[in-house]
Amino acid sequence: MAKTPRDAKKTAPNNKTKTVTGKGGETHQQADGDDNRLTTNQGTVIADNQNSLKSGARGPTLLEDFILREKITHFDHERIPERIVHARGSAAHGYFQPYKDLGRLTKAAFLRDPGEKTKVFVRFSTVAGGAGSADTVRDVRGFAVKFYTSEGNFDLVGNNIPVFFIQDAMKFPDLVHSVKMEPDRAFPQAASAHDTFWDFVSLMPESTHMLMWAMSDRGIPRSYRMMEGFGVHTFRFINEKGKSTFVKFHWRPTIGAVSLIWDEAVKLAGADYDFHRRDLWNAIDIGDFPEFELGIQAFDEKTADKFDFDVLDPTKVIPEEIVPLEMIGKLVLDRNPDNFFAETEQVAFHPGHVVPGIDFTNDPLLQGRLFSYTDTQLSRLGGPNFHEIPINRPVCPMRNFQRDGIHRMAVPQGRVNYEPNSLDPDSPREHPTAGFNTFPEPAEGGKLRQRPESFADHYSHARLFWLSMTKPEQTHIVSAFAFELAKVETIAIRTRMLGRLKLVHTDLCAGVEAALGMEGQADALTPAVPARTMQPSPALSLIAKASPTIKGRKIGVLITDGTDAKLLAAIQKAADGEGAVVEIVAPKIGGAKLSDGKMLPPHHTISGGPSVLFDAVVLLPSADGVRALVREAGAVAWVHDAFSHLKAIGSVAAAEPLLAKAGVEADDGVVMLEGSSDVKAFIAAAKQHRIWDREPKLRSPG
Ligand code: HDE
Repeated sequence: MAKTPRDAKKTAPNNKTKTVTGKGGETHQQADGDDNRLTTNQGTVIADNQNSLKSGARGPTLLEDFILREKITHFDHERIPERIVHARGSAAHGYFQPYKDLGRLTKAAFLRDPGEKTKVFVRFSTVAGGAGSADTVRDVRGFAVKFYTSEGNFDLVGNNIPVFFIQDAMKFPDLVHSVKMEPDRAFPQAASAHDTFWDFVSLMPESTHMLMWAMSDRGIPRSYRMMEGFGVHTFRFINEKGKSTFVKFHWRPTIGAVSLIWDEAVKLAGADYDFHRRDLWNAIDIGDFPEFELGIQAFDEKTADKFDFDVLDPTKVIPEEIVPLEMIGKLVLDRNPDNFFAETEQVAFHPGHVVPGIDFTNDPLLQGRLFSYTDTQLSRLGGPNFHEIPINRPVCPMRNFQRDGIHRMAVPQGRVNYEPNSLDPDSPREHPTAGFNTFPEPAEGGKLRQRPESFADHYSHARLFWLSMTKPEQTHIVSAFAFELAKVETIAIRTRMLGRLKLVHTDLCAGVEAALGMEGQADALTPAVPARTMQPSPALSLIAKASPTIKGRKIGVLITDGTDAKLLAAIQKAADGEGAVVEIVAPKIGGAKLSDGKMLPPHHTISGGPSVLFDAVVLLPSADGVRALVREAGAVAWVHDAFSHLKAIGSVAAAEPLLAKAGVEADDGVVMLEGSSDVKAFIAAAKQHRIWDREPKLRSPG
């Protein structure tokens, strides 16, 4: 059988520890070797880690107990301020390798040599929720990559959506305040479906395009391994000759980008709060390493000038049909962090961490970010020396005269901590050519607080997105707007937002109005620039470009006593062949006795392993087993949910009473398994990811 995360876990034998019982019946695990003795932070070996120092066994605790005080004090200070945005995240180590020498565009060394791997640390995150919030909420996902290059760290701090809510950094605190928990009541957690968010965005026409993305399936990705990533802003590549080329960065998962169904996402938030974190960890743990290709859209100033939108405006996309993606390398995540706090929590990304060959543009959102990220680390990580924390340290030499400050780790030597100096000719000096030289873009103009007119079209790209979606994706967008606006209590906010949607497309507005039962109630709003209808861009749709695969997906197999062992083995073999993981679900965690007499302990019980955890399911109960299952609400819901979440279902004939009770109707995605040969048909159905034709029969928008 293929390795699964559960199988991978084996406790190592331990002969260095002995267990003794103390006077009060407490157990002491004591070191029986020299190298596993517990110490204080000062290195003093601790004799007793179970009892504080008291005056008499039943007496008061003594202030003298420096061991207790050190331990508790350290514990009391274990938490640091969580990130104000992107607090909830998961990360992994890996490497990036370019496909070719990109010297024609950039002198950045890590993009020049296809033989060279650059270490990376990648942190995925949600934006709105706190560090302990659920993974599957509707939200934008952060996709931050730190490249430890030979010329310094380059951070590509992006999102899974290629545009942003606002055009100017000035509005970021307002945006974030509006989406976070409302300040008087401290709810809702990690949800945009409330008045303050929709109040703000409905007053900000520039948010409209991003709202389309956030309300689309992109807002509820199936996995961090199965979502796209974007640098959002237009950056510059600079080559050896100093030539600048505009560039947009894209990440593409090699196993395809897929999403959850909203009802599934909601149930997952209860079934497995850590769904995305666990998924990433487990995949890496079993050696199924997540991979992403890095793509760029490179274009020159002349091309940029021809667009009827401004490339400095972060609320716009450049359709791939206009500037195609060029794949330039691959990112592989092959190692889980050793310690969540030390690495995932303390990693400090910054769009301003660039290397020679990569430079900024005047995108006013990017310009504001260049200030924010260092500033936030000062309060989050406590001082200016966060670059010395191991996860943040560059791998190339780092030398300068910055000194001291809280938590300084380096121990610089010598008298010289200034430059110029004549006392230490070996101390560091600037280098005019190897150093970072800012692209000398001419800058002139009055000091103004003003948005350029070229930023004024807020609806054309939102309409482009709408028109580029497949039917199921359009339905999901309508449903998401309707769900969120139904949670908004202030009717004037709903009607204002409907007014914005009307400016995007009348079908969209009519769909949301109908789902809300608010037909004809959209406010009449006047756009600064009315939407143009652009040529649809199929590359914006996830469903249109999905290729059939179950690589990296999870198949849940429901078994009972008497399950056909041969059929189960055939499913396992087929899944292994496709790079999918099988997890067994059974009524009891102790196991089920298969037809060959062997006991098989499952990964989950039915209540602990609801079908929302899987991409496709197989029902393999015996006839006896199914008699008990039809009387179990959990088992019926397991099957019903799989069906209503549009999953492929493979089933033996014995499970028919369960299928019937769960309301499963025959369709292309329900595959009866009479023998091992039918397994192929089931796998083919599962490769579709969802049986989209089923959806209109099960739910209407809203
Ligand atoms: Fe961020 N953002 N952001 N952001 N952002 C932070 O930095 C900020 C924006 C993004 O996994 C903070 O270290 C401002 C766009 C990611 O650690 C903070 C503005 C994009 C992460 C901050 C933006 C992002 C952050 C909070 C508007 C996509 C998580 C903690 C001008 C291109 C990185 C921290 C991680 C984190 C500020 C807008 C992506 C407060 C002021 C646009 C992926 O500095």
